[in-house]
Amino acid sequence: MVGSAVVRALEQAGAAQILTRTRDQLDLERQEQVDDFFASERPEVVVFAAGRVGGIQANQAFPADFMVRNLAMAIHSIDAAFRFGVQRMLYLGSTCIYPRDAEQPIRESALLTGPLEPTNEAYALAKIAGLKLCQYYRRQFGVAFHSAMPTNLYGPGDNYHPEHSHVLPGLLQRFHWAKQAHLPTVELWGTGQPRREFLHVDDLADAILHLLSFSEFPDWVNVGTGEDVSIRELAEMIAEVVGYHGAIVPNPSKPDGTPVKRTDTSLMRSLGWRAGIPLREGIQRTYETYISELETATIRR
Ligand code: GFB
Repeated sequence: MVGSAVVRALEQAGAAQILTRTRDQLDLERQEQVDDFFASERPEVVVFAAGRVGGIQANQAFPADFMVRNLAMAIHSIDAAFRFGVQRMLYLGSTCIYPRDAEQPIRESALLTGPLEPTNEAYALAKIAGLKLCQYYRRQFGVAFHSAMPTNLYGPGDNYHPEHSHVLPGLLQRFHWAKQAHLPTVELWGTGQPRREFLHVDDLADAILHLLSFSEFPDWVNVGTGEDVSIRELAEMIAEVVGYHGAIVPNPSKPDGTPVKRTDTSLMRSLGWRAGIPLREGIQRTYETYISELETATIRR
């Protein structure tokens, strides 16, 4: 999802030569394949948008998988980028790297100041390691390796796995099919009280190109909207976009996860960037893409 958005933004910006590789073409968990790629292609700039990702249920179910695969991809890619002379590398993580009880909105300085959210600790530790690797390569070797930590993302190309997706695509899909089947109720995992911030992936791509235009940049920066909604408010917004009019029933036996996760956007604003796609409009656009992905059987799960 993120990689495709970055490619769209680069094409619009008229970038010279964009090199991409699907997971089938290049397994970042295999060091020899990563070295071969960097040795043969010698990219000048690398945006690392790869990851073994998923929603709260996937993170709880597969902690070893999330940690080992994200660590392997980060170590192989960052070290090969250094050894093969990449001039600029931007590594992408997530704002779940911050402590569960970080002061809100979350500033970059909150990193490693407290315990992590247990439901996605494995993924968070792997992404913290990637961020720190870029910081240490920059400090030790002077290379321009840095990171961006986006908030919860959504948009075209999202993953719609019924159990393992993130909340926004999970609910979009569930309300769509509930409407088709005229179901009287739709289940919401958890209490619906946690608050989340959602950034459209095209806004993130815009922020990434903006960051790459600077010769001076922070080791890591949060990328978000600075505005959050409760999961219940999100569900009501999605139901309205989809046109579902049944009842939304919370299921408190499912995990809520982090109570609040809103980014402090002042550092990116100081670099002259702010998000531009309002959530309601972004959900509408994403639903339209979901319908077309259904029709063309290109839904990712
Ligand atoms: O996107 P999500 O799964 O992960 O959001 P996090 C979970 C919140 O939405 C919890 C509620 O409060 C869930 O109880 N929720 C309600 C649902 N209905 C659903 C549903 O149908 N599906 C899902 N998935 N949640 C993620 C991390 O945390 O944040 C990732 O797990 C990543 O690793 C991402 O960091 C940015 O927002 O809790």
